[in-house]
Amino acid sequence: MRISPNSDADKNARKAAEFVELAKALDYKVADTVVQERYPDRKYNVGSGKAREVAILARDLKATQVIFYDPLSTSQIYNISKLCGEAGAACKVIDRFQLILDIFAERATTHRSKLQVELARLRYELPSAKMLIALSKKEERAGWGGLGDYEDSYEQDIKKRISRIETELAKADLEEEARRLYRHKRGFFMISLAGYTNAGKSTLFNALVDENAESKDMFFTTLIPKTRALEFGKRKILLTDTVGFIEDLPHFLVDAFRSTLEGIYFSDMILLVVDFSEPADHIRDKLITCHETLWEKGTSNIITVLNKSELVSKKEQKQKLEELEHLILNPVFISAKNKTGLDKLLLEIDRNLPQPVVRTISLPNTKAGASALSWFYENGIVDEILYGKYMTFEFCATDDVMAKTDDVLKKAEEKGVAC
Ligand SMILES: Nc1nc2c(ncn2[C@@H]2O[C@H](COP(=O)(O)OP(=O)(O)OP(=O)(O)O)[C@@H](O)[C@H]2O)c(=O)[nH]1
Ligand SMILES: [Mg+2]
Repeated sequence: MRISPNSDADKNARKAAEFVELAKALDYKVADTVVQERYPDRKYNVGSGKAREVAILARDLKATQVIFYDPLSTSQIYNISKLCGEAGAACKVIDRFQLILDIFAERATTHRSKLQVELARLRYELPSAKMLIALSKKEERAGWGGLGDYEDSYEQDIKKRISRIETELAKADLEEEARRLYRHKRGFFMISLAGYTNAGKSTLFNALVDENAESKDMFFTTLIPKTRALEFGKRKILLTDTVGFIEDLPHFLVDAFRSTLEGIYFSDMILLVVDFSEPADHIRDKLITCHETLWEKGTSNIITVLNKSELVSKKEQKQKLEELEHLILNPVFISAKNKTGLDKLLLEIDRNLPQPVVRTISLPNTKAGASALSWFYENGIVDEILYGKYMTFEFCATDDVMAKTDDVLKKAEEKGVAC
């Protein structure tokens, strides 16, 4: 890991620890870490002496992978691999982006997530393909002979595959959007769990909807969003567990997973889950990363769920809350693991969602009236129907559904009279 001179030591230590966690997410055993403070070197990213040291260490430790924190160019990967080979180490050289891609590739099990990972990988490879072509052309001009045509078609091939996957994903996104609108129409509020990886989102999801989404002390446990109904009082809610955020997430990955993340932005509310057992400055940095992502999209209805609070004394809870006050919207302390604080969280959710409207409805007790009644069942909550000449009931729904009821009633009346 290369760190810039005069950069924040605490932050660097946290990045290093997080980097180790990422490697562990693929079950790698971290044999050693090497840190150098300097500005980036063109050839090896770190200095040439340090690069040699890493190569020898890789040989002695029999490492299978050497992973750099900084993004490496194709030629840097080539140069470092060459050094490792010369030192007698049999290892692959990758960067943190490649590592994250590998984690995502391992976790992708659905067709859509596999396409998203493939798209991210192709976008990641495209600049290297371009560079390979530029290099081979330069060598051709210098009389080396080259792979010109082959390399050109390689780049074209990547571009074609990118556009094919983009089209397929766009189709899947449209279907997802249609499903989302359908659920909204039926009076469901959409709530998403968001937050840094390992904060406890899936544990909270399981506690709230009685599910068994995978939760582990590991980065990026969840990759594929999961949605379940959550009912309390008169609320009909769909809760979605999502992929976690991380600092410096490569943009090609964010783009490829945009549609998955967009599910979060379209939500009526976000439960931003925070691991409150961490030191205050870690929480601050992580909250900033999350807010940057959320606020960029104009998401504002946020409840900050301060999780793992059973590990924090009451005094410390108060101190941290005061220190981070400006970053924490609507705080609720919980322990997802011990299932404490969940009632308070549900109350807070209820308070922050638009209140459903209740109206008394009378429909003619005719065939047309009965078919209108099924519309009411689909779009909201129907309570205690009294049958007579008319069917009268209390109807509870969202504002936008309520705005449509007059039309439905009018049609039922017209048809009812005609019957
Ligand atoms: N002590 C304590 N640990 C918790 C609590 N909630 C979750 N954890 C632990 O934190 C770790 C991460 O939990 P997950 O629910 O997988 O976290 P996540 O946010 O879904 O993580 P990703 O899917 O990787 O983004 C697991 O080991 C959980 O058991 C809590 O309230 N208290
Ligand atoms: Mg999870």
